[in-house]
Amino acid sequence: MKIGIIGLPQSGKTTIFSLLTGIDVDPYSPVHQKGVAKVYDKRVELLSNMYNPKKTTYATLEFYDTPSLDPSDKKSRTQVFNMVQSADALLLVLRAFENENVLFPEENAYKQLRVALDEFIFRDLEIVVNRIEKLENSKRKLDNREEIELKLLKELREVLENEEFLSKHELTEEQKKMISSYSLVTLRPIIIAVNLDEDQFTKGKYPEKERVLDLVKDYNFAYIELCGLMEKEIQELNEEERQEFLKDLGIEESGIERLSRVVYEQLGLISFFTVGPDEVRAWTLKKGSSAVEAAGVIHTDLARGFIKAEVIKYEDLINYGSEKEVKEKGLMKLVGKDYIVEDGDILTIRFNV
Ligand SMILES: Nc1nc2c(ncn2[C@@H]2O[C@H](COP(=O)(O)OP(=O)(O)OP(=O)(O)O)[C@@H](O)[C@H]2O)c(=O)[nH]1
Ligand SMILES: [Mg+2]
Repeated sequence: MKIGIIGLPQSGKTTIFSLLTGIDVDPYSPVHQKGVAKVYDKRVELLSNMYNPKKTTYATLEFYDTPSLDPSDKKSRTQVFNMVQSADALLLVLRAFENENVLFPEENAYKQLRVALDEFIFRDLEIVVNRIEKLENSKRKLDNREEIELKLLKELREVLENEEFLSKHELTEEQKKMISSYSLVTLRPIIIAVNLDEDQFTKGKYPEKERVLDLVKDYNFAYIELCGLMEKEIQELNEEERQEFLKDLGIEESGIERLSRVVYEQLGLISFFTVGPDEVRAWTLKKGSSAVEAAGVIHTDLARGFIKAEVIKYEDLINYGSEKEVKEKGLMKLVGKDYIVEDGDILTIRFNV
């Protein structure tokens, strides 16, 4: 899963990128990076303790840091949107933290959110209008499919001209497919991350929070509060100091733990596990996927030669302490291709290629 971090100038994008990926970035460097974050999952740790494998592998999320989304600079805007074109979701950073030393044009998080939403709509409108013009100016007669697309695009143009998100417009699966190559921003899963200072974080309050939450609900965005700079500094401490600081701040889980949960929920993802003496590993899967699709995530050969899958529930394994016990209790299931995998399933694929 790829996640593009975007936001207005000086909102803390690079700080949050560093927090999530552990990659230190010089804030003055013009180079924008991508980095991989480990999706920490307590279950993986417990399974690893149980199996003592040679290798323990967590799921990962890939993040892209981008330059500022600056409404007054058309070129940089285009650059930002091009950078996140292939992202599965966007993490929009809003700045709430107070810092006299860091200039900021928009005074509160709510205003930034509004500005960003307008930018998203504007970007999509540009793309839709471009495509309409291309089709209408075509020298040859449009084929059937193109006629249908043109009609759809005009519908979408109207939605955008009314300053609405396309996600609020009902689209059939077929229609979604038809426009999927345009990577429209207002159809994408969006996660709002408000970057707070320590004081705001402990109080759980920042200016215009209510209005931000109203918009979040209205648009069906995911939402998370982070304390970018502080959490990043804490990350650099040794374990003991870190625990103490986190407790003082009332943070039970690190930024990446909290964010992973939000991302999984918003994108409709679940985790399943494979276990054994060689490796304990977490895998990411779309909710509603079948056993054979899960096998395909591990390796295409496993999907191709799929025969059956053994399924053990994570909870059962922890409750009974060993695979053997679970099997004796009759709690191991043998399932076929169409079995719908659930979060926390431990799978062993039987296959033959
Ligand atoms: N007090 C405080 N300062 C922060 C926080 N997060 C970031 N900053 C500071 O704000 C400035 C901008 O942070 P960056 O992470 O570089 O912001 P950015 O959005 O990447 O900035 P551009 O890429 O230039 O748009 C830096 O000086 C940070 O140290 C925070 O949570 N609290
Ligand atoms: Mg930056």
